[in-house]
This record gives sequence, structure tokens and C-alpha cells, in this order.
Amino acid sequence: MTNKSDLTLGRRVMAMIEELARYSDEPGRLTRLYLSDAHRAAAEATLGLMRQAGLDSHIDALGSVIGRIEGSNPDAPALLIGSHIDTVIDAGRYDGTLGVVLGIVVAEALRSQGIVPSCPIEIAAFGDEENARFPTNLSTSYALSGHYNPTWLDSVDQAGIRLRDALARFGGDPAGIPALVRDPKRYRSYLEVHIEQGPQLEAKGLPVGIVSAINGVTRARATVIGEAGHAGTVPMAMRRDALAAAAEMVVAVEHTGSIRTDTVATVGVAQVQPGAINVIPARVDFTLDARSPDDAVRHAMVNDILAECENIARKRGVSLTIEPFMDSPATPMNRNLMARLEEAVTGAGIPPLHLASGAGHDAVAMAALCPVAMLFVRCKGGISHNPAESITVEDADVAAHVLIEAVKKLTSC
Ligand code: HGY
Ligand code: MN
Ligand code: MN
Repeated sequence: MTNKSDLTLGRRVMAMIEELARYSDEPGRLTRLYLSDAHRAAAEATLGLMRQAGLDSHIDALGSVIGRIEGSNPDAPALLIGSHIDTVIDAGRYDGTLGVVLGIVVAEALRSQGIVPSCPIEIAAFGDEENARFPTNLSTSYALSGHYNPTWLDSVDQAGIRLRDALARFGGDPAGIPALVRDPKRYRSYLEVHIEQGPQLEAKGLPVGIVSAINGVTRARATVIGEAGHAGTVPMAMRRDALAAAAEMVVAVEHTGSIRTDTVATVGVAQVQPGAINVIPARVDFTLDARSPDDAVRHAMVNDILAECENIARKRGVSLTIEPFMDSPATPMNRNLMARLEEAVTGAGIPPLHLASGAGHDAVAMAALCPVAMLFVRCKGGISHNPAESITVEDADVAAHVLIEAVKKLTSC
């Protein structure tokens, strides 16, 4: 930063992050899944923070928390700032929450500086970005851009609970989904600030960077069916061991994802049945997450993975079903918005670095509504989706100042 800050904004950001980190579904670690009791409590707390900041706020029909301040011209298209407050299992406390808190800090700063933006500003705390509970895809932000898939309502979590039943218990309402759709004529831009979740900013010694594009993602669920048997009596050559087959498939996923430098492929969940020490596994359910900045490359990689897994299934005499449930396109950021972010970054005395996002974000869903851009914040070791995830108060402060400047440019304050 050119002018030494007193870190007031950074400290405010970290304090709000700490407050929201208290809401977890599990003791001793941070897990806040969509529509859980912890999500509800965090949504209520976020609602309180938004209202304290002077935002006219509510929790919408799908559980997102939305705050709004009117501008000097209430008919001007609004600026949306957002991210998510749901987390993965055993999560870090900055992934998503940082972007929501920074939106609230912008509202507080404009009010304390007596600045009325030329247009309305909306802050969104989305609730289903991680898709860690239900097989959905950015459901609460796609609802705003008019792409909510109604079949998501009947998807079930690992306990067999339907999304629509969890939503009713949360206090949401499927009948309210159509009213969530935003009119593209009423929204000018969407900005999201997020931890980088990668090592580049730290390696370059930069506190923030400008996102150029978000990688595309394919997700699928696979089921391998073999035959249960006695671990002590069935000869090795006569087995149809579902776990041995799935294990070979997992290595094939890793190998195929490693062939190119611009692809990644991961098996993050695997469940073995019946799961007894002396029973040859009969069934394995596992997930596939495959990504690339180039959609054609990603689709080709997924086809190669499917073909390799089919070969393994045939060779081992097990059955395999693979059901893709997400195909999220690679999403370029809007060049004009990137330029405004770059002006704010260079204005803070920071060299502007453009970098792609390997992680998905609500900005992908919001790109269907309006132009989008993202600012990344350095995180220690690039670690994320891990309780060791961390940022510094200094970098939180830089991000707040840069975002406030960018918002002033975009709303001609
Ligand atoms: O998986 C992702 O890329 C994001 O963290 N939901
Ligand atoms: Mn995130
Ligand atoms: Mn995440």
C-alpha cells in the first residue's frame, strides 16, 4: 500500500470472520453445510451484520442472505457483491466468508464516509457454493441468474434427506424460487473477493491479484458393483472385489488428470460396502471432480477417464455406472471490470497480477446475469479446504481498501 493504513478495516474483517467461524455443524472443526442448523445460525448472524451496516436485509427463499442499499439513482442498475457462507467438511474459515464480510465492510465504509453510491448496491451471502451436502451446482446463486434446476429440490444428502425437506426445516420455500430471479436490466456487475486457494500470490509476494478466468468443472458419481465373499475362503482369481476395482479406477483418474499441466482430476469421496474386515467388498460409491480452463480439454479428459474405468470394470468382471451431475463451463472474467479492479490495485501501489482460478465460485453462476470479476487475496501456503487456511490482517486490509476503491469507481461515488 502506498499510504500506510492503520489496519482498522483489516481488523474489522478479521473480527467478523471470527464471529461467523463460530457456527459449525460439528464440535472442534468448521463444517457448515447448506441448510444445516449451523448454516441457519450463520445466516442469522450475517443478517445482523448487514443490518448493523445499514443494509436493508433478508434471508431469501433458498437461504441466501441479501442486503441492499439504495443509490442516489434508485433506477440505476445495481452493483452486486457476494460470495458464500457454506463450507466444506473440516473447512478453513476464509473460503467464501471473506467475500461476504468484505461486502459488508464496503457498505460500512461508504456510510462512515457519508458517501451515497450512484446506484443500488446488493451484498449476497450465498448458501450452496460448495455443493458439499447435495449433488447441486451453485444452486443459490444460479437461482438469482434464473438457472435453478428444479430437480435439485429432490436430490438427497448422504443421510437420505431431500433438499426440499431440509429447505422447509431451514425456513425456506421452494415456491419463492421464481421471485429470486434478477432482471439483467437491473444489475450492472457482480464482484467477488475470495482467497486464492493457491500459491501464486504468496510466491510473487503480492497481497491481491485479479482473476482472469474460472476453470470449468465436471462432477460425477460412480458406483462399482462386485460380489461380497468370505475374505478367507474365496481364491484371489475367483473374486469380483469392488474395492480393488475402484482403487485401480482411482489411480486411472489420477494418471489421466496428470497427463496435461492444465487439467486436474480428483476422487474426493469413496464409500465401501458392506465394510467389514473379513468380507470382500461388494460395492464402492465414489465421486469424480475433473477441471480445466479449456472446456474441450476437460470433456476429452473426462471421456478418457470413463473409457479407462470401463476397461477396468470389464477386466475385473464388476459392473460400473458413472452419472455426471455437474458440467460447469470455464468462465472468463469481464475485461472492463478487471480494468477497474486493476486501477484500484495499482492505485494501492500493488503490481497487478492476473491469475486463473482453479476453484469454482458463485461468480460462474452470476456470469449468467451480468458481467463479473473477482479479486483474489493471498492465503498462507495456498492452503484451503483445510482448517490451516489463513490470511493476514494486513492483506485483509489491502483487500478492503482495494474493493472500496473499485466500488467507488463502479458506482461513480
Ligand atoms: O470446489 C470448488 O472449486 C469450490 O471450492 N466450491
Ligand atoms: Mn469458495
Ligand atoms: Mn471452497
